[in-house]
Amino acid sequence: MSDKPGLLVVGELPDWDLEALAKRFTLHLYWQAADKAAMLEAGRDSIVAISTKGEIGADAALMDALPRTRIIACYGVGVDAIDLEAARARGIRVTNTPDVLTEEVADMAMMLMMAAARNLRLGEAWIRDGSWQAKGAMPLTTRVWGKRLGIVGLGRIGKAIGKRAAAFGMDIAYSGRSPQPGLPYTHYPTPAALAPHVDVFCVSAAGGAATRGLVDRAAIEALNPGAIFVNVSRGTVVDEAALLEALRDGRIGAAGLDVFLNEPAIDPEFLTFPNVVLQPHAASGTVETRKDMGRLMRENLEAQIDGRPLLTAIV
Ligand code: 8YV
Repeated sequence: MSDKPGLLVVGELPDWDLEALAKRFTLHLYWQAADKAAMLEAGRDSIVAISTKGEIGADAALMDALPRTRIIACYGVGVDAIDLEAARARGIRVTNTPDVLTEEVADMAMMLMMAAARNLRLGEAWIRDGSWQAKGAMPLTTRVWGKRLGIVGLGRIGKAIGKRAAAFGMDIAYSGRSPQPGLPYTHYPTPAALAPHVDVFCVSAAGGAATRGLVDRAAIEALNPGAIFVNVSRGTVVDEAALLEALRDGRIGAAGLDVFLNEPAIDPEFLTFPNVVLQPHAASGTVETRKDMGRLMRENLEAQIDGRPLLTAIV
């Protein structure tokens, strides 16, 4: 039996992380296990660390199945899929990967905004299906620069989106519980109050119980006709039924979505709208950022095992 501590790897990780982790831990690849209960049973007395992903977490039952767990290291900034109270109650530390993915997710928000407004999908298809030669110029699209942008959730990622949007000459407003000092952006207390004042509505709030349904039906119904809707946070933050209804009724101009309820088995109706650009929860998904995220996650795991202070602890 190995003397390396055991690590339950809940969700898929790149090989470079698995190879580095295998030097310090005996890995149990949970997502690959055909018999997950048997893996937990076998690891009961040896697994002391769990790695999760932003969207695939750990609940109290998993923690109880592995009672020697000391740390849950999340490969992502969002820890909404981890039961933090359960971890706290069991003396389990929780870490995440803030900052290293901020700029990447902000880039994705801008890409979705542009792709939705300028109808990247149609332009691409226009060439590929011969429409350009057969019919001439593609239909006109919508401008982004100089438009009014509303950001729901002006945290690290929201601010990075604001920085980019300012360079696009956009007029920026945001919603949040209270105004943030020192920012030249207009504050509204709720997404519903923000919605009528913007042309592009971008959701970048953290997920979790506190923001479940934050972008509610009232907010979606308050959007201007033709508004561009972007979500790079979590599907849970938005009333998805209301969003689908607005798309169905043509009340929204276009949408760019990286996150959904029930990923990856998203509501198939999203696939039916020609004015919706879809991404498979890929905002942090570049080699560079995933390497930075993996390194930070591993450094937290190793710090815990070595008894050193954690780098980015949530609990
Ligand atoms: C995922 C994310 O973690 O950071 C987050 O909260 O949702 C993403 O970066 C990523 O898909 C890896 O699981």
